[in-house]
Amino acid sequence: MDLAMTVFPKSFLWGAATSAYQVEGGNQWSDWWSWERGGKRTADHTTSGSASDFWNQYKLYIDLARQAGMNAMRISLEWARVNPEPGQFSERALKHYGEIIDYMRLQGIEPVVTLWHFTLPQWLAAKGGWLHRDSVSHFLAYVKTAHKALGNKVQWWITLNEPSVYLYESYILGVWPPERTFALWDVTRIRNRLARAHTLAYRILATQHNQVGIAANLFWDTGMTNIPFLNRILEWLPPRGNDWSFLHSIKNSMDYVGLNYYFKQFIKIGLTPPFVSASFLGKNPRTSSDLGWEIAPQGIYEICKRLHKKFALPILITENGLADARDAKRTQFIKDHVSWLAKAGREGVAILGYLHWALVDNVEWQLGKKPRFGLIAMDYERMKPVPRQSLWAYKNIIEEYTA
Ligand code: IFM
Repeated sequence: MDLAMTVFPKSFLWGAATSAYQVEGGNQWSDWWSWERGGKRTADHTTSGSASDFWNQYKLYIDLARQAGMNAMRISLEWARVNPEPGQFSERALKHYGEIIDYMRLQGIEPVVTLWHFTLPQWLAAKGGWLHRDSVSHFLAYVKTAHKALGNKVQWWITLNEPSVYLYESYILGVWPPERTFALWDVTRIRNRLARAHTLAYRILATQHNQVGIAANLFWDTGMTNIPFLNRILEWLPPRGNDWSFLHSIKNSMDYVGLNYYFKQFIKIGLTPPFVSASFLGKNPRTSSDLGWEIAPQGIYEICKRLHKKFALPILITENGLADARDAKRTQFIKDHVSWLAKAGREGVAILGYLHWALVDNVEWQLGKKPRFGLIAMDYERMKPVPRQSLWAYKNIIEEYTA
């Protein structure tokens, strides 16, 4: 197969991604702060502390991103910091985020800003979070305030990160706050509320200059029977934690599709209930990440082609990466994914950029600090960021693929 290089245009966004809680750590106003202290799983994981201390050391991270040839970076605003009490907005938090964004711009780094990446203000969580009937209007008040404060500095917005993953982890499995399993009826209500929250936020953010979308988590679903027709049916079944149907419900309110791609998912059939099972865990450690996720670069191409066919919108890779503490697979992982992305580009899919997950080791939600996703390692004992070799390899890849 010909995977010869496509050279991406100068405007292509090359960068890396983070989210507030995962790199700033918990803050006293967020639901994850209470979860870390009172959650059922407290014994299983360390608290986030100040995570990789992005809040204070942001200049160092932005400098490293620039030195590695990046021209973009995805960060998120912590709703709880900005809106710590009902109806109250923190000028201090907004000013600090403004400073981070200004520094990015100063270094030639385009900010891509997520407004909601899984965490909630405690006051809203206490009322039921997204189940509360006013949750959408609370979200919109926060979006308006953030837009008013930062709108002149930000062009790229992501309203929501991975809605279906959130629904699955928080309300179906119940391992994230609020740590309860909910009836399908409630899960559907929350899902519809998130779709409404996006659509209305889109109206606030969409201007001629802005680019607004969500970051959707999509797997490369692959039927594992010997019958191709049956495989197509299995691939069509709505899988858990996958955002295809969510994208369909907001398709008229997106300027681009944000794609978070991580792995291939094997779908199998069995003779005993539940008859259909899905797994993204690879059998071969050489082709899977430290978390066992099957590495399948071709999937990024297959999904981009399908997104292009279904929505005819440009695509921004908002996340793609792996847990790899030894940094043994990351460079090849990036090369292979970018190469398949280039193939999609050559075949007419508009690809806007590639943001690797993550810029620095992050708190991986209920799994804590053990999985290492960063191009930059975090030495949590000394609270010192240490660039991994793959950070500099990424620089070479960027150079190779840029016009
Ligand atoms: O760390 C997460 C991120 O918060 C959302 N997308 C997947 C990443 C890796 O699991």
